[in-house]
Amino acid sequence: MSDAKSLELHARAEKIIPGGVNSPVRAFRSVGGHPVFISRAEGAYLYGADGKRYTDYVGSWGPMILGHAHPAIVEAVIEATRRGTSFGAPTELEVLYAEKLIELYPSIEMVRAVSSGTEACMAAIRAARGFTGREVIVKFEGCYHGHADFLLVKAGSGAMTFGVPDSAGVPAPTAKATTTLPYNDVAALKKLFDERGAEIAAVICEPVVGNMGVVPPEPGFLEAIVETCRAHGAVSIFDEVMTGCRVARGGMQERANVRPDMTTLGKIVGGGMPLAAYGGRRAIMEKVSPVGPVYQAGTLSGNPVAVSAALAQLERLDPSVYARLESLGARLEAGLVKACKEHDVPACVQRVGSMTTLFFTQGPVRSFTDAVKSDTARFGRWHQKMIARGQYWPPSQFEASFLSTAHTEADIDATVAAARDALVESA
Ligand code: HOZ
Repeated sequence: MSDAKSLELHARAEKIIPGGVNSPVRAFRSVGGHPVFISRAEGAYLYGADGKRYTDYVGSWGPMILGHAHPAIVEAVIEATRRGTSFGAPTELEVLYAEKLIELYPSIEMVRAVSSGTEACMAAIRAARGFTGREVIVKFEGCYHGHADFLLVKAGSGAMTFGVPDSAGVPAPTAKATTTLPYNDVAALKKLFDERGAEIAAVICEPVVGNMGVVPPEPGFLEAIVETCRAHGAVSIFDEVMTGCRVARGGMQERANVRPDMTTLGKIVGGGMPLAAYGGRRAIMEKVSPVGPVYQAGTLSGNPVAVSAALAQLERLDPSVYARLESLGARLEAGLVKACKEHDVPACVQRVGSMTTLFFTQGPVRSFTDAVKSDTARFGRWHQKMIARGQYWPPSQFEASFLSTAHTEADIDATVAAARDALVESA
């Protein structure tokens, strides 16, 4: 279980921070037990407040593709900090950053830096609404695009973990402008457009879902989104906050060879700092202020320290990174599948590259309806045993685990062995 210092810190934190955490899933509530408070991290490892070492499969929820405290990124941050931490004025770094994102994502002709994935999705939708002059947004059940009011409708991630896919505090008229569809259901998408196509501003999707656990798109699903939007004058938005530079350097759109109208990015492209971006076709992005009438701004947008970290990370993402992650991912998947089989556990492992989920349901999981069939109580028991064995797995059934290039084969084998023991003990 959690170390004594973490327990003490959590007790103090709970008195003054909701749930003792600054983002709900971190509270470990759906898996039982108490969160591990982290004192430092290096490579593939996190160290708890008492110094206990954990092999990390959360990776700050995705950004740490090269592992924690990568020396080149640390150096870039120190150097940038010496030159000043924030100017509220443009820098050459921001030009380099925009050029880099456009090089990696050919569907992006113009891009804007913001500070979080939530902001990126919120701003992309505002731009799409401004561009089309329409209001209706379509999202898929179990996809999570940050915590903006109109996106907390049948949402995944923490909203799903805590059974509040439709958050309190969201005005009914706001939620009404968002329509939801089942993921991977092309027929439902086409039917909706046949009925209401002229009202729809945008369709936003996670091109591989990470926020209800890993759910890959079925062949043709992403193409159908892009083509249907195009046929009806709506904007297709791929939320690649999680998948961007993760499932391939150019995200899922590179892997699937599909070009959406707009893309939102965060996590890896932020280099582990509060930095994200949204961009897309020039005609849409030219609606954004000060060129166009769609307002969006931010004091810390394109922050020089964050951009320096991001550039240092992005420069290092060559093909060898993805080959390595694929091989580690395959090893983890094979190990987990074997362990479940050996012990007759009704479970399935879903993986795309270095994103993996062990679902405690037979599977396959292709939608929200399938995902919620998971035995979350058993997942919770299994998770507690994993933490006790020094394995920091995402504390929710409905999240993806992430690998980094700092993980070794020995790390994966030790995790698989721990997972096998934890399966037996959590039966
Ligand atoms: N919503 C994030 C996972 N999909 C969790 C962010 C965090 O707790 O840091």
